Amino acid sequence: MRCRVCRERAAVEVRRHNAAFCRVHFIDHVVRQVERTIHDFDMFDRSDRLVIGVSGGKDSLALWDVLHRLGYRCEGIYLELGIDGYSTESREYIERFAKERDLILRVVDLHDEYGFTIPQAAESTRRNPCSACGLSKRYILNEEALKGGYDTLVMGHNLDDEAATLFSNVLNWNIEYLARQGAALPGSDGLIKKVKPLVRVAERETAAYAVLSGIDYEVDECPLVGGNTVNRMKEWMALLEHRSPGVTRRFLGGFYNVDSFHAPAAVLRSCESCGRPTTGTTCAFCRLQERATRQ
Ligand code: Q46
Ligand code: ZN
Ligand code: ZN
Repeated sequence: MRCRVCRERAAVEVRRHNAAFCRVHFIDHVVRQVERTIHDFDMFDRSDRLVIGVSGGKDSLALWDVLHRLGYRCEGIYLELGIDGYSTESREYIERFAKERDLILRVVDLHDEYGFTIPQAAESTRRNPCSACGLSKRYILNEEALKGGYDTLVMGHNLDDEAATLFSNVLNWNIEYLARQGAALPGSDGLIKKVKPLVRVAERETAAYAVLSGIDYEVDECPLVGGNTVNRMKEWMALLEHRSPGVTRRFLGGFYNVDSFHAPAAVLRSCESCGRPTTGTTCAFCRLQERATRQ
């Protein structure tokens, strides 16, 4: 296989583009895909103060690297979840990454700042750890990004993550979730603008980008991943993609072209405890926190 651009030996094949690239041109290909996505969804520009949620995995570190190459001002937030062994190791990868590139990283310790860890929250609420974790990450990243005065929160969800979430929302007809799924979600009172510039880059491509760019990342999976429902959907999508290359991209891309889903507009009010927007009286995070920290 030869590189589509320079005809040298290819390092990576991208089947859905019917193309292959050498190391240099593959890195360039990913950078251009991200650049186009930022532009097409009007995500941000160089004057914006950005913050990216980093986990230590390939996606968020690859994206932070791409944004750095493109010259955006982007700081990082790492949320220490208190998952034995895994959290400490992930943090080390991120700290090294940030230090090597002279990037600013803020570390928020869930236990120190909010009084509980993910295993504690899962146990005391009898919730699936990933659901407690997802809820906490969404809430705290929004909270910390607002407090830090940033313009936009950047997330490292890739094409496969977003397609799997869409697949799950369609299979279950979660119209409300569909109405809130997008590559760029505008900010509103109490909610920061949130964007996902990796939605055109598949998971194996972010992994290849990280390896070819010399980024050291956490390869081991989180020990609590067993109950992750998005991962199950990803396996189904991967089977479809294997049989019909490009279907994942068409599925997600088609969804982004739909103007809007006619979900009944949720009535938002302020959480009685923290003041952030919620549909109930107390938001789901405050309820989780209350149960997880109850003596
Ligand atoms: S960190 Fe959290 Fe993941 Fe671990 S508990 Fe589940 S969601 S698997 S990306
Ligand atoms: Zn090449
Ligand atoms: Zn609240």
